[in-house]
Amino acid sequence: MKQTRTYLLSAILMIVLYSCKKEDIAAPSVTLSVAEETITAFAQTTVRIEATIIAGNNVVHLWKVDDQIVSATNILEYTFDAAGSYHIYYTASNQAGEVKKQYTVNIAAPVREGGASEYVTALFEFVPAPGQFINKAPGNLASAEGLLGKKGMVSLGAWGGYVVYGFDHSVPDKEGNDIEVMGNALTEWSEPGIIYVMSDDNGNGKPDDTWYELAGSEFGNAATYLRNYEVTYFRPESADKDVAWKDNKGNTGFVKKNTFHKQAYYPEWITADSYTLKGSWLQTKVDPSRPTYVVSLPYDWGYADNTVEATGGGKVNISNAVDAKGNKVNLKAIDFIKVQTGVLADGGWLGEVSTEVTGIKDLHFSANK
Ligand SMILES: [Ca+2]
Ligand SMILES: [Ca+2]
Ligand SMILES: [Ca+2]
Repeated sequence: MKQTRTYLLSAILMIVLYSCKKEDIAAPSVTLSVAEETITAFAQTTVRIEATIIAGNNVVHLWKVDDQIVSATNILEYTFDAAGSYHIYYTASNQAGEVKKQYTVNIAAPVREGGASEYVTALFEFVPAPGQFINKAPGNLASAEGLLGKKGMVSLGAWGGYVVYGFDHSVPDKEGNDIEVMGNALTEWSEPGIIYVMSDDNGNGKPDDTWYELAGSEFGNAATYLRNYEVTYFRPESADKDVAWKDNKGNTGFVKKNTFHKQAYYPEWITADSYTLKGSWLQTKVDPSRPTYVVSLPYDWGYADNTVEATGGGKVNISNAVDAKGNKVNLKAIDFIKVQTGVLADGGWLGEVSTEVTGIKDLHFSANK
C-alpha cells in the first residue's frame, strides 16, 4: 500500500507539474481490482485484474507476465499453465506520465483429491539396468505392470535401473512419512534404491515436470553418496557374456553372468548397443569376505529395498525432497514416483545388487476417506 501511495503522490505531483505547462492533459491515475502485491493461485486457473482509470486522458495500458506482453487493455486475464513463481507488471501511461504496479504470483500445482487406489495406478517408464532377472520375471515389463493397483514384484537390475509410476490422486505431504516403497530386504541383504518424486506442475497427467530426490540418511555424506553419477552399459556379443559398463568417473567393470540365469542380461527391448543411466549413487555395503555368506548391510533410512519393515522398511517423507542443487524444496503434494537402484555392486554368487520393488502406496490414503 505504501508503494501505491507513493505512486499516487508522484502521479499527483506529475499532474501538478504538468498542469503548470498544459492544463488539458492529466497524468494517469488508476485503481486496480487486486490491491495486494502477492497473488496465489493454482495452475490452469485464470488470474484476472482490472484497472479503472480515475484520472488521465488517452491512457495506454500494458500488462506483462515476466517479459511477455499479455494485454494492452485495462483487463488482464491470464492462465498460468504450470506451477512456479512469476511476476505481473502493469503500466498505465500517457503523454503526461505513467503509473506502474508489480505483482508477485505464486502458482501452485493442481492437487488431485480422492482416488480409487492407495497403490500406484499408472506405469510411465521401466528402464532397468542389465541384471540376472532382466528379460524375464521379475525384471520384465509385465513385472513392472504387476504393481499397478496392488502388490507385485519388479527388479530394476544394476545401478541406475529405474521405474516411474503415477498415483490416481495427489499424495499430500502430511506429518511424518507419506509413501511406502515396499521391497524384499532381509536384515543382512539390502539393495538400496533411491526414491524421487514429482508434482504434476503443468497438470497434464504426465511426468514431464521436475524430479526431486528424497534425501535419505547418506545425503551429503561424501564417503557414501554421490550425485550426477552416470553409467553406460554395453550390449555384449551374445546372451552368455557379461555386460560391460563404464562410468563418468573413469571406472569400468562388468555385470557378471551367473549359472542360475541363462537369458540375456541386457534389456532386449533396448535397441541401442549401449545406453546411459544417470542419478545419485550410494556406496555398496556388500561384504564379500565370506563368499558362502555374502552380506549387504542396510543404510539407516530413506531408501527402497533397504531395511526390513520392523526397522522402517521403505517409508519415506515428501518433506525430504531436494532439488537438482541439493537444496530442500517444499512440495505440497506429489503425483509421480521414480525408484532407481542406488548401488553398483556384485554380490558374488548372488549376482549383481538390484533394487526390487514389491509395492508403492500412499500412507495417508485411508485417512483421506
Ligand atoms: Ca510428510
Ligand atoms: Ca506434467
Ligand atoms: Ca532385494
